[in-house]
Amino acid sequence: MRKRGLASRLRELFGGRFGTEESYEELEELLIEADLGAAMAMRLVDEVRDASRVEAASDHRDLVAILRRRIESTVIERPFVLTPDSLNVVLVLGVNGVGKTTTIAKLADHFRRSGQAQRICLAAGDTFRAAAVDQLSIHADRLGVRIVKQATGADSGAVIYDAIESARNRGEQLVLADTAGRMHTKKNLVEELAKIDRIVATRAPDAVYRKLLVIDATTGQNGLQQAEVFSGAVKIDGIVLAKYDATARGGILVPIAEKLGIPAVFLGTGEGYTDIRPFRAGDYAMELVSP
Ligand SMILES: Nc1nc2c(ncn2[C@@H]2O[C@H](COP(=O)(O)OP(=O)(O)O)[C@@H](O)[C@H]2O)c(=O)[nH]1
Ligand SMILES: [Mg+2]
Repeated sequence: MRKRGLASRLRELFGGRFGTEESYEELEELLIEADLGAAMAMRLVDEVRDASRVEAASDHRDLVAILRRRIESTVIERPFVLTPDSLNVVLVLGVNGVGKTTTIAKLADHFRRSGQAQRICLAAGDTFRAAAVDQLSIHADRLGVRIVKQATGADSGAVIYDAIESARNRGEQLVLADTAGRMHTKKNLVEELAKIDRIVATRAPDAVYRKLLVIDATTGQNGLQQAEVFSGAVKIDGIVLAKYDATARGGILVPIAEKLGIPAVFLGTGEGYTDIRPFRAGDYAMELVSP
């Protein structure tokens, strides 16, 4: 794991000249740059300032510990495991290019490797672009899992429903459904999502049905806006933070948890199938602030 940019800069900042008004301002900027959000950054700086006053803490490790504790207690960790002996349906949502299709392939591999599901079906619910169906098909071939797809332009809800029906008939344990992430109008996206959600919920009431939202760690505060839009349309059960390896930022899970109360469930750490790991609040907070 590459070093977070924030960590080394904190060390610099805390090394020697900490306690001046200028250094507090700089700390606030660093936290905002790391995507923690302006409100959280301000609050964290106040806490660090108070602690420095009370304990006359000049040791940067004490201050880092305050930041770490606060970040750890703000993000929401919730294990995302499959329910055994049931049909699990996972709808993967997010705007274009965030990493949905890649995440689906990684999740198929993850659930199989961890012994949670052997019989898996991918649903090519991104029917908007031909390339999207092809991309998912290639993953299905490589992973040796079944795929349900239709021609480009088909109804996404129908593809996903077909996948669920056939998975149930075959006794499969997991359907991972791709979706289109186009966002040309917010209203259109919200309506489309709500429709797919209704189809799955009402026509597969026996399935253990959850929705994951993929956020791209390199897009900064935009990720919070995306989480607001999607969670306004359907209930989001967890966030997958993709491309966590590709940025020195990555703090966006903090404002998402704080403002929207959505748990984080996985971190995407590269382009390979095994580049995914369950989210752990303690590790995440440590990586964000510790040198
Ligand atoms: N470095 C890195 N790249 C990723 C990760 N997840 C996805 N990608 C890349 O991001 C690009 C878009 O991914 P894709 O799954 O097609 O996004 P989608 O449009 O949301 O389905 C591809 O080039 C992926 O290889 C990740 O965790 N780390
Ligand atoms: Mg895709």
